[in-house]
Amino acid sequence: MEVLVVGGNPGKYSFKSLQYDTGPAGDPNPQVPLATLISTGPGNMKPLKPQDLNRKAAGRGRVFPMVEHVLSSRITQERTFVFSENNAGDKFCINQCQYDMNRVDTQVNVGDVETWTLLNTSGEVHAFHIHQLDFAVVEINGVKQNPTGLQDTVNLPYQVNGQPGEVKIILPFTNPNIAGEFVYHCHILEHEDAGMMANILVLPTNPRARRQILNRVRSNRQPHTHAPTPAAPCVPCSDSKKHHPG
Ligand SMILES: [Cu+2]
Repeated sequence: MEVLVVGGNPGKYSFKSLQYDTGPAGDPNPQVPLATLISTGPGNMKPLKPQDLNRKAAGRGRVFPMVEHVLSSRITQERTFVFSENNAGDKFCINQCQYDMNRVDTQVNVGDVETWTLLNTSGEVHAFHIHQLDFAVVEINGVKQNPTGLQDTVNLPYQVNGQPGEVKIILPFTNPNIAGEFVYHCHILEHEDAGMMANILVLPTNPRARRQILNRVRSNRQPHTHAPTPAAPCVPCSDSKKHHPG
């Protein structure tokens, strides 16, 4: 996380995290002090205006789209992901499977723009995070959002009365530099370490490069895109041959 702070009038300022309800099965997350800022002496810069912060670099939109480009893009695919854990709280899953480094869980193409529905069927919050790109959060628990920027992490609300927490995001896989494999996962360390992580393969548009990557993947990996069932168990799924793509 990065924050930009303009020092105020001389004085001592305290930065605090906000108390956060992580759910009945979640870890405590009280308000804590993060830092102290001491502002002294005469001011030496004019305050930044919001329009200065939002100014676009030339050509940036082609590779790093702004939120308005993402929201107006044609959606090429919709997918659903279920974030779950077992009753003992020691196995954490995405689409019923713990992480396996030898499995491609999701395959997309450079240029695709997808809508992902992220369901949380557990009694605690998970923090969805994806590497290599930022996304627009368009809906949380059925409430339409009005995103003013892109983000790389979003909290998935915990399940209440059997109703999963639900977040919809739009992901632009538009940057050709992201071709290859990387991960998406829960950003709570204990959860990702206990399996709440998955591999995504972004295929380049160049047919030769695409073939090379696919040949390598097919030789040792089993891509799967099975339809998730919220009630299904959270298991290792380590034998990919038993785990048929659906
Ligand atoms: Cu988590």
